[in-house]
Amino acid sequence: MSRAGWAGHSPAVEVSTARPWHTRPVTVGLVGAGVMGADHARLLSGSVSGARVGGVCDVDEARARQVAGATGARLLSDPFALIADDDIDAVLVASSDPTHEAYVLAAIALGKPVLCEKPLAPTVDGCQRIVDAETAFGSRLVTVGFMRRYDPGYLELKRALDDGEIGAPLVLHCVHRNPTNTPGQPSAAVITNSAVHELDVSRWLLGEEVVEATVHTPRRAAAAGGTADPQLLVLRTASGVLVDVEVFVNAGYGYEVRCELVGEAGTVELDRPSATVQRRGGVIARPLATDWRPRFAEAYRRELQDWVDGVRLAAPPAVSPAATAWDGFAATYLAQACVRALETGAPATVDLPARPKLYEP
Ligand code: ISE
Repeated sequence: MSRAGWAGHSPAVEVSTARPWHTRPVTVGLVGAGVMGADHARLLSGSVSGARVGGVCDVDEARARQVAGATGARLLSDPFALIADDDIDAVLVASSDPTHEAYVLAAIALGKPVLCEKPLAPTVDGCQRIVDAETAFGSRLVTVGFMRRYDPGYLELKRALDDGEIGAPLVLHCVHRNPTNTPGQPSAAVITNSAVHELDVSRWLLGEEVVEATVHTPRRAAAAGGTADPQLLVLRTASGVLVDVEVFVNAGYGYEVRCELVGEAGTVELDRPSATVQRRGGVIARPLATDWRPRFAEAYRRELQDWVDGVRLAAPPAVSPAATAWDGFAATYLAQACVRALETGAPATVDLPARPKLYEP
């Protein structure tokens, strides 16, 4: 039997995939057992149905061993052997950003579905090679971990816009704050590592491309230790919507993501950062998450469940918000334009190449 491929096309490569999905769960090979890899492994084994972690590897063997032990998975030392292992049906890449490309390409070459943490690759050329490989394979295998697309709040924002409840969009206001970040982080990484989520959200929510990007920087926060932080990104879309993104990765007080969409007939914004309100010490307070994992816990769970369901069906679920390899390419392309704008202080034109047919809706 040959793998049907996620887009229902006939893949150019014949791959043997006799999978008794009804009798056993999808077996996932995890490449990278750091903060995100460990979290995905925990969700796959405890909160997602129809999947198990079958093998784990990491450059740091001790942490791979820990994740393997906690999930009952095998410990492997060679990531390429793990990807090629007959027992492994699908691959989850959560290793360091520069290593993503090689692992994703290895999975594509074997016709195995792969969920890759963002960014798909840190360079436009790397993303292009992945898009080319997938296009040559002839069917979609790659999903990129832009988990905000699965957040109930963001989904409700998109539904309100798509159903015409706030009229045509005019302005999208975004705020992305982390309590602290790696000391000495390059200024560009504030965009490529953090604001890249808003870049993806803008394209996904508005359903159109950004054509111009400008990046403004106020004086640097003392806590940022030399990094240009905060930054204010201003994006213009093809139809003329303006997006502003304040990204501040050394904000100190907690992890917070805000988003408000202004339309011609009303506005819609993300609500509560927490499910509870506290009253103590003379104040009414809503606790904030300390990082993105608790804030987007439900989004990560839904993202993984959707991915596993897609692997089981050998097709992405009909109404999946999942980011494709093309979305990963577009996000990195846009991020690089923003980095140019940051470095030059001038607006950068974003002339995204035409989307290959494979990625048409
Ligand atoms: C981190 O790498 C993430 O991906 C988080 O989602 C984001 O909010 C954070 O700013 C990044 O550093």
